[in-house]
Amino acid sequence: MTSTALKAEQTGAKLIDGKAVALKMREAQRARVEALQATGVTPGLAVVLVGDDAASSIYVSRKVKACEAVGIKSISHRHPSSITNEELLVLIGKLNADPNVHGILVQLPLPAHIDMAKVLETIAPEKDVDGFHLYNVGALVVGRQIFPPCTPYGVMHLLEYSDIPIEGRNVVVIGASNIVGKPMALMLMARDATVAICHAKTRDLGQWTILADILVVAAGVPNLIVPQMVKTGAVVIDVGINRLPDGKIVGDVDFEGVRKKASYITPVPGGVGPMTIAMLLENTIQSAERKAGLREPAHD
Ligand code: L34
Repeated sequence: MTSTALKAEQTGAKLIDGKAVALKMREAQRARVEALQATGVTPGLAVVLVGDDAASSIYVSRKVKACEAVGIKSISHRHPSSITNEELLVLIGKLNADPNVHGILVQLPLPAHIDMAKVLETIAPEKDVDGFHLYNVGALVVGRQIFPPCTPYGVMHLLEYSDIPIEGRNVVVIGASNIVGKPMALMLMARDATVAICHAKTRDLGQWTILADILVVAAGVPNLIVPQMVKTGAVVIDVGINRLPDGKIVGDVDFEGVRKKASYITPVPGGVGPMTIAMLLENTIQSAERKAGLREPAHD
């Protein structure tokens, strides 16, 4: 064992405090909103929530509160799961046409009878602050970050904030979803990391994870990652949010075990979750700045 590795094992990982980073970002965000207001523009975010998923409801309330804290005007559109596909598409059409709306967020998951792909493609790409429209996904593939999806964008910010180098590092992403795993891998590739994506069908997960200098876990399985799967000194980013039967919220990583071996680790709660919200504010402000001519149309 190297001396640095020994030190990490003795002292434990440094905590990456996403909640603190998100709060710190708010000062600059508030200043940018004020600058926009001075030009007569108040950034507006339309928040669309369909159905009564308890977790979605919590996340959306947090988003609305965060908007308030920086001066973004959020407009909530809550609909029962009985809303039809057509009605939802009509609502999105109206939001697309509304000049006071700079960002449109349709919280996922949507009820099964709703055609999610169609909904996401109907959102005007220049208002797609979640970055889920095919146009924005394509931009990410070719290395242009117009609206980077909020969760992986938040992870990139946490890595940068903690001065963790990315270029040439081995990164293993667990989870291949469209909202986390795939865009995460693309953003890391854009920064010249060597990226592997593992998922539910991966055989012998530990054989991959042990190679990771940076391990990003977004599987939705409590305790999926245990210490023997982690390289000593690795950076461990836990994107998972799992509610245990007793109400406790945990990530996908055995936090107490893995923190003894890692060099950096994010907690759950208080890690990636608050950053997802911070980056939504970031994208919404950027959208308003582009429209106000304070930025190039596709800056970044
Ligand atoms: N359209 N759908 C769309 N955009 C998104 O970016 C999301 N996501 C994911 C689910 N669906 C989405 C979110 O908003 C996950 N997600 C999200 C947002 C916030 C938090 C977690 C997930 C969050 O605030 N987490 C807190 C704990 C919250 C609690 O108490 O339950 C944390 O500290 O991690």
